[in-house]
Amino acid sequence: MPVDPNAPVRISAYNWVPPFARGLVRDLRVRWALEEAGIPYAVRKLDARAERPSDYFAEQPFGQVPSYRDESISLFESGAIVIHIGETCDTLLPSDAKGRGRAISWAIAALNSIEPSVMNLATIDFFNPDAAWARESRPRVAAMVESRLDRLVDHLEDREWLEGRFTAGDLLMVTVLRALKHTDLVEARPTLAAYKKRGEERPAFERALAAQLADFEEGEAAAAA
Ligand SMILES: N[C@@H](CCC(=O)N[C@@H](CS)C(=O)NCC(=O)O)C(=O)O
Repeated sequence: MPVDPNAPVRISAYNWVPPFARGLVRDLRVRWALEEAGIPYAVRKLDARAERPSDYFAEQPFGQVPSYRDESISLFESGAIVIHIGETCDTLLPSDAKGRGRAISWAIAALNSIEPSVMNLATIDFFNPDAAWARESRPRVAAMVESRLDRLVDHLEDREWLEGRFTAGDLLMVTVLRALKHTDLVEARPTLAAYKKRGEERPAFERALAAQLADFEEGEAAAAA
């Protein structure tokens, strides 16, 4: 679904981030969910290197991306936004109560049980690799990530998706796993590597990623002009 500046749905994103973060910024989750749902969207582009415009805090209380608004609601937190989009998209949230509950369980597991340790590791590796505290704590932090990944492998066994069919839980889980791409922790687990690849091969994911990267290229070209 093309980005459409006149669409009633509007998300926020950055117009530039350093190369290591491209394809990982969390508006990707929202773009992907919108693509799965076939909903066109506009983008409010923010400068990551500048103070947020003061009106932005009404959209996202912490000044982060993404935010989301449509004709009826204004939301923040990527997980809440993906679940909101799923309310009208059976691909993301099954309409039966049990399937829906299980999908939401996995969505929260991705963000609450797995992402924190992944982010702890990423914070060390990207921002503090040489700090004494980071060198001392990295083995423990990495072991925590590995333990979570191993449980995920156990659950997946030979399932294609966490609940047998793709849901919002997979969308969020795959984006969390992608944040480990600077390590071999996912690739060392063939079940997880194949699972992540299945997510990344979905046409909706490919369109979402291309749109995020295109915005960074446009931002870079504008800065160079
Ligand atoms: N829990 C939030 C996290 C949002 C977040 O950390 N966004 C990052 C980009 S991926 C950001 O804007 N960081 C800048 C900052 O925290 O000031 C969500 O999932 O939406």
